[in-house]
Amino acid sequence: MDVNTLLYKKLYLIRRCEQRIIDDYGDDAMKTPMHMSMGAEAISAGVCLALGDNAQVFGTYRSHALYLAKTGNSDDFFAEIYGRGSALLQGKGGSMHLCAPSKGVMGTSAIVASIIPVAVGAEFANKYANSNKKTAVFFGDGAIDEGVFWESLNVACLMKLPILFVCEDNGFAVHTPSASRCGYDKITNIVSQFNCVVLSSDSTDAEVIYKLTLEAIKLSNEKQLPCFLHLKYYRYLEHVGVNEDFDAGYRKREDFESWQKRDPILLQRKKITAPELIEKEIDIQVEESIKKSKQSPFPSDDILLKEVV
Ligand SMILES: Cc1ncc(C[n+]2csc(CCOP(=O)(O)OP(=O)(O)O)c2C)c(N)n1
Repeated sequence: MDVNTLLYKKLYLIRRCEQRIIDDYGDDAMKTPMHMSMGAEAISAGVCLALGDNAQVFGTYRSHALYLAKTGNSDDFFAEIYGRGSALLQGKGGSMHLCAPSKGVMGTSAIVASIIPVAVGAEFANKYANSNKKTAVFFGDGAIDEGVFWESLNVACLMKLPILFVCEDNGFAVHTPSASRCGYDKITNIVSQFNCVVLSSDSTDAEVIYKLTLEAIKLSNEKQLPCFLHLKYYRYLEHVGVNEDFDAGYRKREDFESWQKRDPILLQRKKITAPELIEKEIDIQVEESIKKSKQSPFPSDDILLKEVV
């Protein structure tokens, strides 16, 4: 299958799953806070396709797109969202702790930046064991405000670990814009002072991000250095929840409308000859996943109380 079709399948799956969450969240059957990926899909789709199946990824509480782009598994996704349980999480993870190590989604965390040193450790283990696995860690621009990001970057540069640091920059930490949080103008200028590769883009075109990631992988492998991949996007919905929030006063609807003109799904759709066929297939897959999840039993009390601290 060609790259553009593979990308469209990932993009459409993510968008469809989240659209169905929006449709049904009001029923209160999904007992989990939702940090939606809508608007960011091109990043996970492009980076994950370039990384390939063998790679390991780590993410945040906003990882619907990452999980679906890497696994393609809407059954386990909805099972976890509905609290019924995927194989590993058994209903205790919910939207914020999705993971599937067998498919390379090693972990996602609700504590801002906390997954970054874990990913650096995994990359160290891979390098030490001469494994050819690539590691990427995804985080928001808010994670850069945490000391542990800088410590992790420093260690990765010192130890020459070819990890990808993927910064998904939507310009806000909850409602606080970068300009009110950062004592510098451009994060890429600061990170460039470290011994690592720095690449950036504000494209919403998944193919552009795919190609940029291939370059990131090539350069970081050749130089045996980390790569900081800085990717801008616009978060369509509120920080947490399934609604718009343009009446909250911290950002303008006009900004959304200008990003929406280059919506990642619309851009990619134009490159596909028969998108309706893909869409139909994925719509059926997603409805099946939702149905199966709702029909599954909740985990027993025994399971629920195990491994919870
Ligand atoms: C260590 C820590 N501090 C504060 C919070 C509260 N908090 C939750 S989300 C968030 C903003 C993070 O913004 P960003 O990393 O840019 O991610 P985004 O939500 O934009 O994807 C904050 C401060 C937290 N979860 N963890």
